[in-house]
Amino acid sequence: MSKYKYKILSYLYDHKESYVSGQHIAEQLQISRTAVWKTIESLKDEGFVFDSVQNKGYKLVEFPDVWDNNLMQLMIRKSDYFSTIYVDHEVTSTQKVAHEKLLDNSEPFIVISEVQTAGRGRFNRVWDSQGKKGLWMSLVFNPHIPFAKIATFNLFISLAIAETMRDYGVNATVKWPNDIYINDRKVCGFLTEISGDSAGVHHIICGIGINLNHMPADFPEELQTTATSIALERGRTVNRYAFFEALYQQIERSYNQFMTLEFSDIKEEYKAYSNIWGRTLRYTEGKKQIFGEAVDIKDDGRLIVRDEAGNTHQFISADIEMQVD
Ligand code: BT5
Repeated sequence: MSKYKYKILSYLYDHKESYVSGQHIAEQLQISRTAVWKTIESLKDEGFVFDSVQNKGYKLVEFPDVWDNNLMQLMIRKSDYFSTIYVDHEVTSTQKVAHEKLLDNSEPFIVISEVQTAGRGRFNRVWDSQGKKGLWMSLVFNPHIPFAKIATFNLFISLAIAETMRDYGVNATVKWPNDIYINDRKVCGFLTEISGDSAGVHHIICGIGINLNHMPADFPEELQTTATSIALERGRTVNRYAFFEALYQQIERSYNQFMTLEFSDIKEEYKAYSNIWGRTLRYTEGKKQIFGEAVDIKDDGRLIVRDEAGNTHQFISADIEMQVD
């Protein structure tokens, strides 16, 4: 790839609302017109699409369907919080990579990968991570907070993810504590891990998996009746870059809220997004399993569930089955 790729792409990206001529780019970046032309040709080979009009120039109109490192670096420039993004084609798990990078990197960063060969959910369950279809990433925050505060982090992040999805016209709902559902099917799961010491939490490593452009056949058989994607729900595909940009910006806002507000400040909003009220569902936490109906969420994030005999139970992070037979 041309050594000018980042510069030229950056210029076209910053001026993507208008046409810019090759001559103009060459002058601005002080490189030859031939170098501009050659670079644009190789960008086209990589899947970037330009509208080109004689005497007006080029306009960047579409991004490739794989995660492009240069483009991701351009997108993250707008971030007020994350200064670094690591873009991979294939990793075992972005969560694992994030833990490794954290050893010599204490500032906030993001790891994103096209494919995960060993994507994982909570309790080491398998997370299916098809290439070019989803958004598989881990975000590392450095909050320095007491341990007690971490319990509500998932609730703030759930709202950020659901709100971003709703802007795409789907009825995303939150399944306490860490899933997003559409029409009772799972579209996103995330997990939150922490590093810290006796002084408290130093880092939060939040791994998020979102099915964006999956069609039914893209899911393994065991997920076909329980999983969905944004594309399936809205009837057309999603531009993954635009979704990524909207999501990380929303997550930054929610993270700021998490740091400055109490869960009680957003509790009513959270409850309105939640899909578990008024239903008898199966709740499992460790060895405990009950059928019951959720009645409230405490200010510390714990869920209160009333079982069929009328007894109440509190959960910190239960598995809730939505499709109980
Ligand atoms: C989760 O776990 O839902 C958290 C998933 C986190 C995945 C992200 S991707 C980026 C980062 N890197 C990683 O390695 N992980 C994170 P849990 O609540 O345990 O749910 C796991 C269950 O969800 C599985 O047992 C399946 O039933 C179901 N599942 C697996 N893949 C799915 C998918 N693509 N879509 C919907 N459901 C899925």
